[in-house]
Amino acid sequence: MFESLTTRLGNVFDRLKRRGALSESDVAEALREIRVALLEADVALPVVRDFVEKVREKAVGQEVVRSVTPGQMVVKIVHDHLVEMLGTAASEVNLEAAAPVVVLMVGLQGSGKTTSTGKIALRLKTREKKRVLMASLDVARPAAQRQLAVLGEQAQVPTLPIVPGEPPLAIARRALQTARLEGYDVLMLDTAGRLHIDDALMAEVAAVRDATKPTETLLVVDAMTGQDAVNVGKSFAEQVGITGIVMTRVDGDARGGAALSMRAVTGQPIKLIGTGEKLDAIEPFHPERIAGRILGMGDVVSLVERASETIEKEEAERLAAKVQKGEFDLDDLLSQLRQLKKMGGVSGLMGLLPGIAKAKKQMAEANIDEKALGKQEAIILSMTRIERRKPDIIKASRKQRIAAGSGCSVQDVNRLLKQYDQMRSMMKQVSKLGAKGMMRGGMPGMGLGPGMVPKGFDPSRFGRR
Ligand SMILES: Nc1nc2c(ncn2[C@@H]2O[C@H](COP(=O)(O)OP(=O)(O)O)[C@@H](O)[C@H]2O)c(=O)[nH]1
Ligand SMILES: [Mg+2]
Repeated sequence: MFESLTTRLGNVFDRLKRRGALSESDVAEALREIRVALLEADVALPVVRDFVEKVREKAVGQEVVRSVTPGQMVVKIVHDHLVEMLGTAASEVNLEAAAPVVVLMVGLQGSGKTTSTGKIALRLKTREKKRVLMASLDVARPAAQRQLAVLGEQAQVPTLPIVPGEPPLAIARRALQTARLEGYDVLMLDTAGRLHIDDALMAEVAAVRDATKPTETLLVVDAMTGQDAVNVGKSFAEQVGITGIVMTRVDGDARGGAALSMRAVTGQPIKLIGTGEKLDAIEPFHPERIAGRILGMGDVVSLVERASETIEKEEAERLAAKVQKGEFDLDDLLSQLRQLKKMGGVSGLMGLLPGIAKAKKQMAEANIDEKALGKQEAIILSMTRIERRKPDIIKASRKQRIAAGSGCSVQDVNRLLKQYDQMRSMMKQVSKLGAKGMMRGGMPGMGLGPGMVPKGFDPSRFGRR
């Protein structure tokens, strides 16, 4: 349904990668994609504008310029800012007050107030061992009070007996009185909703608030709420005053943009999320999960990983082309060594080479370590450009200079050159199989695919100390 942000940003970042540094216009381009993604996730427009502006401020400038891969940096900034905006710490229902603690549930009709009232009551009963009383103030719909009573029976949480014809404010007062007299810890008040914000509704809820002095006033919102979120959030926050948000139907298709809108507009934390119709389908809010959902990707990590895979693939393709032309030089070996190091040394590498069990074993036995890779890297770095391109010119005096420059012995230099020779002849054999074969199922960047290790090639020499 949605084109994933991953794909979109991927395109932007492909261009960034080629240019290297991140300019203001690069950021602008990435932010355009992020803006669309947020809108598609149903984040309200003013919130999107504000969000994008904040990210721009963070992204343009040193933070990004200094990073190794600008694209990854932008994603991280977006993700982190999103998590920050959504609220980092999961805060649950506040019960820090003299009993009975009043929890007032407000929101539009059908948002899930009654259901959430039952869910929270059950949660407080089972987890916090609280004695909870529930009361429905919804006299607008005939069956509304009965609905809460049924939930109460299911959850085994008492509900205030229904008195037909009693107005909401009177019910609220009676509920509070009952809770006091009967020693309840918590009183949950479920209110009537309207299809849209209207003044009568707000006045009614405000009167209940004044009469009961709730510790928590939870705004219940449907995760599907789109642009309306700003209006709903603002109205309830300004006219009633809320202390937290319960977001329902997170189990549905909604991308969860309402969470960001509500949070931004009301300044209040999302405390709980509803994940189904059943009474136990309620969970604490985790900003990371919603952030991932809003951004349209499982997690940012996967995007970052994919970005780096692309780089490796391109590198492998470049290498394949060079090998075919017989141009594999020491610069290429250097880039191979760096790949090895980047992959977390040999142990990380092992998992990536399913096809060459034998080589794997040899490598393991050879006790290759990252230090050795670093040493080889140092040797190549001590060579001149010409030496790297045409290693055949490296004779005794050059070897001495290189050894001194890299802090190694001449033997080390010899060993590296020998390895290079071996690799080069191996590459020649490989290239006969065609560049495509090299890529297939092989390890990108290494040029080694399953079954591609030529006879006589001993990988244990590669990187041995
Ligand atoms: N799938 C799902 N349905 C929910 C959730 N919360 C409430 N509902 C359903 O939404 C409908 C309206 O809920 P209700 O509590 O009566 O809303 P109210 O008008 O605000 O009191 C009911 O059919 C509920 O079962 C939720 O988290 N997930
Ligand atoms: Mg209701």
